[in-house]
Amino acid sequence: MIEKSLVLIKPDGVQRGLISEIIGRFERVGLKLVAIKMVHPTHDDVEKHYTLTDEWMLGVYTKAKAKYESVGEKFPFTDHQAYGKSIKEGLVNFLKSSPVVAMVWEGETAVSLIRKMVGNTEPASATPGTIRGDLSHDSYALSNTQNRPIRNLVHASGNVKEAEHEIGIWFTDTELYKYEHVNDRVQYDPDWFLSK
Ligand code: IDP
Ligand code: MG
Repeated sequence: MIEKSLVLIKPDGVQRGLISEIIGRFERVGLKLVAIKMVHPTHDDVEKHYTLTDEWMLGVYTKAKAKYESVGEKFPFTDHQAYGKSIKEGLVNFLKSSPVVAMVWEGETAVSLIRKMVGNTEPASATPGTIRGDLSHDSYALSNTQNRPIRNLVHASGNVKEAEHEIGIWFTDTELYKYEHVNDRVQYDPDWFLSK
């Protein structure tokens, strides 16, 4: 299924000069760029982007707890809502601190493909070959000690529903381009390599 996914190069990616490296990876895998802009997010933009649902709060809490426990440490938090709220507050302050690059990439199963390329939320656990694994090394332990969100360079939509919602936050319909890219033919046209 051809899907669209939202990617943000977060302030740490912009500040570290990794814009072209990150964009290059999505181009090289064969995805099609259908929208791009640099934007200095407002408080409201980030508020809308990270929706504070119970599911999201439980998700960040469970992932962090599992990492602590996997290295034999006790997770020092018990309330997933308080934990999620404090992460969200940190994210709002982080994302509005500096311009970000917002993009929409399109292609076959683009959402899961991009998540695979982005890697684990915690750069220290992200495998080599992924954006977070190759280009960053922050950890739950360090970021929690410093009471700030993990610096992991990019945001990528977690599923198709999330992607639709997020694209609507950062782009208007007229900013999303529909055009033919040569990769559309080479990658997806069943007749392309048939002899004429
Ligand atoms: P994702 O970016 O891999 O989808 P989410 O669970 O959606 O990860 O969390 C959103 C962002 O919040 C992460 O990318 C990271 O920057 C930050 N974050 C998530 N969990 C924690 C945590 O336990 N401590 C510090 N920051 C966190
Ligand atoms: Mg997420």
